[in-house]
Amino acid sequence: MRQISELRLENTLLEVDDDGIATLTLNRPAKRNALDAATIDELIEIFSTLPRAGVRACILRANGDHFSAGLDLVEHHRENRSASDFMHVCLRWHEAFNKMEYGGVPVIAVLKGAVVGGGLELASAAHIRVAGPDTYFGLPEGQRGLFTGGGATIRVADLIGKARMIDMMLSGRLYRGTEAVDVGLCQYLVDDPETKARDIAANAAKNPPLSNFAICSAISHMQNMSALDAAYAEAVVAGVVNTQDAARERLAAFAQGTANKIKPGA
Ligand code: 1HE
Repeated sequence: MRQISELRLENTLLEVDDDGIATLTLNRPAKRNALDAATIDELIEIFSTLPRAGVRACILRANGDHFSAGLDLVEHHRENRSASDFMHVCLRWHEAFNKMEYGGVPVIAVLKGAVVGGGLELASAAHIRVAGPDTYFGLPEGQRGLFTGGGATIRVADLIGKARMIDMMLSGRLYRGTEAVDVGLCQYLVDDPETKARDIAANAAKNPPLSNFAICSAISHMQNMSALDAAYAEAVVAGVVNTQDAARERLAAFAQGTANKIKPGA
């Protein structure tokens, strides 16, 4: 099994702190964190490794003013790809983002500036999206003569509904601010998204890893199933998760009156 220290990363940075919280940084700010083939390869390696490396949560952030400008348009132009070439590019994107969404490690995205095209496809594979005041979301594929290829037809349509997605692609509409929260593009809009994401990751990391694995993989899988199959799968997953040792300890604490209560803060 590959260790985190063995990963060879050029377009991303990866650090893991003593609490098992990984910080993954997109690091091509001069290119507005455009996603070239090499970056996608790195994401595949990273999200293949994190779930088995004891990582309890991952913050996905970016250097520079923009989260990501999406597909590397210059590389795509330069490579002069055939349909078959680009189909395989898209399959790599899907591999990276599926590993993220289904890997079982909570991924919290810190969003700023442009979250557009493939950048939004990447963000939509995270489990929680935290935006700042300058964040804006767009799907400019239509304007570029392109189509989404990194899972937007599934994940963005799931977040905001197909009518809004079609509108974004046809009209070039950008969402930001509270409207972006209201339509479901992000769950949080705060002045300091880095700190907020870190707080969310720290809280999530306190949950037993098996619970987080279920939350961050089973729910996504179950969305792809019939209701009947999803109910069956839910029962099987709950059978495993809800009888784990970590659950027994927490239930004992609750029965003894020493566990925290679920109440809004002051
Ligand atoms: C890029 C890219 C890119 C910037 N690919 N190189 N995505 C888009 O249509 C968005 C394209 N980008 C922009 O609209 C703007 O760059 C931004 C609004 C994000 C930022 O503007 P700005 O003024 O800060 O930067 P810039 O001057 O436009 O770009 C700075 C450099 O980044 C410049 O390179 P340089 O070598 O000339 O300095 C740009 O070429 C480079 N750059 N964005 C490559 N996207 C799986 S299918 C998914 C399909 C899509 O994602 S379509 C959406 C594509």
